[in-house]
Amino acid sequence: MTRPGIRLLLAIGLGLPVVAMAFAYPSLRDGLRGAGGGAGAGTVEAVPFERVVVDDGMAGDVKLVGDIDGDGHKDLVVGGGSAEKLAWYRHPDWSRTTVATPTVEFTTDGSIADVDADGDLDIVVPDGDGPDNLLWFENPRPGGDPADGASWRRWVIGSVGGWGKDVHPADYDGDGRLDIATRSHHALMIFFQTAPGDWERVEFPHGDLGNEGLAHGDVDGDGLVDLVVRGAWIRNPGAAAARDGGAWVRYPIGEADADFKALVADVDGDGRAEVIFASSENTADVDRWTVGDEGPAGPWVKHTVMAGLERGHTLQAGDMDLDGDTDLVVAQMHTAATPRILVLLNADGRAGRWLVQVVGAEGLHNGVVADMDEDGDLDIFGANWTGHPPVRLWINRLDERT
Ligand SMILES: [Ca+2]
Ligand SMILES: [Ca+2]
Ligand SMILES: [Ca+2]
Ligand SMILES: [Ca+2]
Repeated sequence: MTRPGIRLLLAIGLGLPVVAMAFAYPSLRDGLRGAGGGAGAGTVEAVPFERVVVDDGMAGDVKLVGDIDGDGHKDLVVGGGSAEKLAWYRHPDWSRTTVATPTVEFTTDGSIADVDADGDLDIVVPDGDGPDNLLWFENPRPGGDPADGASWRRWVIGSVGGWGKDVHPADYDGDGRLDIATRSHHALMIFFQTAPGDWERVEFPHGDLGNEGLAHGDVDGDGLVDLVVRGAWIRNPGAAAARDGGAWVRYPIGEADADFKALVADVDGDGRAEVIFASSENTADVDRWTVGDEGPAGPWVKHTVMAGLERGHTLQAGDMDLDGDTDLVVAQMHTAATPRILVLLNADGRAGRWLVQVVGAEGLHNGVVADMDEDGDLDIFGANWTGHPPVRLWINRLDERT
């Protein structure tokens, strides 16, 4: 009875109607067949989703998931413009706490990570395009209460040198302190945490970065966290050498849009990482690139998952239908001609055949896949960009099918 309980809590906590998705998108389905590519051959309704409004007055570019209050349950974070601010929503009733007001605007990305290694999750987010615009907000735990918004402390990491577009925390030099990779329109950089609260900005001389997009992951399987930039990956040399941007070697993967979403994931289940590119702002194929015979430093092999996706500002991976393989979630911004939220189901388990499920047509920007209701299946969280509410969850109801 736990699951109906959670469902009821969600509905009551919001004071808002829970809308069941009826999958009534015949025209979109027809359109998808024309869009073709690897994923265009047919559409399915494999996963029942229930759409829930978390906050009908809120939107924002920054959408994050993590356990803010340390109760073992995942909470939500949304950050946007000066009217929206930066807020977190407590699981399971999504009561809101405002943490900070931007100087300009919290955009375009952010991340939840334990920046100061004190055991709680902090929030890293860029604010506008001015100086000192990469910030982190310190979770008041363990001594304080994160539901007391005024008790979150604001700290400056450094200047991105323009709008901060993507935020990827990891310990890139392996010294035990969290570092932050980010980028502007023009430059890629890592802020290395050289001592608690001290940051060294290292810029990377790595060619054509395009305008936005960045991913991190262990591309070559050596245990070090590499970066994926436009159409290429750059290899982390590890340890102290990681703090020398020139010591990172760039290896081409293949073409990618100047405005891209990228993901490092093992979608075909062969134990090796692949790199997936989509266009965040324009129209491009969703391409999955696999390592060729010569390894990740050699030529990569392209596999088109879906042709011609417009404004796919959400790119996530996870086993959405619980059949044991990794699926993809892509979604188009509300400014796309058909602002669909799509689950691309890995039909053969080896990423050789894809089926498309249209989850919704509301648009979604920087959506996140996570099991928000803790019933063992993956849900979708997000909103359109700043100024375009609401904040929503698409709750996976696969658990209720049996
Ligand atoms: Ca912390
Ligand atoms: Ca570090
Ligand atoms: Ca699957
Ligand atoms: Ca779930």
